[in-house]
Amino acid sequence: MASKLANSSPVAALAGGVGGAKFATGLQETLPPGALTVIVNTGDDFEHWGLTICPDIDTVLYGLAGVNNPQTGWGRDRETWDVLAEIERLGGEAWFRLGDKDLALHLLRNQWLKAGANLTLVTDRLRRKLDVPSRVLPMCNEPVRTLVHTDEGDLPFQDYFVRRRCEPAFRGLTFVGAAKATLTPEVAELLRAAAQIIICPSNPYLSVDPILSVPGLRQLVRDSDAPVVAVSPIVGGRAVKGPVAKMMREMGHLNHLPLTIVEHYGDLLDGFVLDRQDRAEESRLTLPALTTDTIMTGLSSKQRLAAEVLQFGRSLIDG
Ligand code: FO1
Repeated sequence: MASKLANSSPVAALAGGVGGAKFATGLQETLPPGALTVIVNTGDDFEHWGLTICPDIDTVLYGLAGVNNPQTGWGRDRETWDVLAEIERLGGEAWFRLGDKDLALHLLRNQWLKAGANLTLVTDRLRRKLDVPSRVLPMCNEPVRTLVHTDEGDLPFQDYFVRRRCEPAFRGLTFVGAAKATLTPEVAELLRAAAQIIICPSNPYLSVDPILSVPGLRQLVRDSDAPVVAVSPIVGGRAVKGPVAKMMREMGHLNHLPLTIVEHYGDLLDGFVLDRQDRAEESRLTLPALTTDTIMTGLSSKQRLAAEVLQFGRSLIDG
């Protein structure tokens, strides 16, 4: 690991879902403006009401802008639901709850995409409009769609996650389109320049693996001189939010979930952060570990965790 981390050195975070957005918010509040760039999962994207919906990008954007719904973690704060109610009245699909303000962003995104801008450019325009100081990069510009293999057959991601509430037993995933996706210059440049790479406490299978499936991306993370640290999404053997622990059980991983996650990331990691409720698991790990309180409630706990993780990353550089 090359040089010491200066305060304004670029930090790359890989994120998806609400846990990723919360932690990214803590990083943004801790680092100097502009030092953080978040690479976001787009495997959850789908077409709905004739629009391309990018839930993880929006969850990160709204979180970083401080305008996310504090109850759900996704969607807008002080949202209204008139369009959804009217769509339902007219017999349209209402299982995926798109609010009015959220819909405005979707309409603009689709207009810009239709006019020929790529997703990286569109996302950058949106983050500027939302006054987000950190850059937010989609993992790639091409459509990649996560397909969930379950005991009830194959389900597109949002059908599994929202419509079926992750009830069908998980069997595996395919990231449809990933083989044809290309690394964007923005993502490649970031990963080459990053002084720290942090894998947020996101679902490793649903949120991080799609990012790593973009050809060349995993290699860039592996080849980086920067310390790569992952934060566990597991607390006390359970998921803080979402189906990760259920999925792991369904894959046959009943115990030692933090170790399973470390093994899943394999040679990518230089360090791992686990919750103090899983302290007993630390002795099983064969890489440097930080045990701390990883539960993020208010902004101060996000900031505290981000500062500790950054400091842990720095300690790996200093040796
Ligand atoms: N999650 C739900 O559980 N139910 C919803 O109706 C829902 C709507 C929604 C709308 C916009 C958006 O950006 C996210 C939304 N999410 C919803 C969250 C989303 O499905 C998941 O958080 C991610 O895809 C998983 O990381």
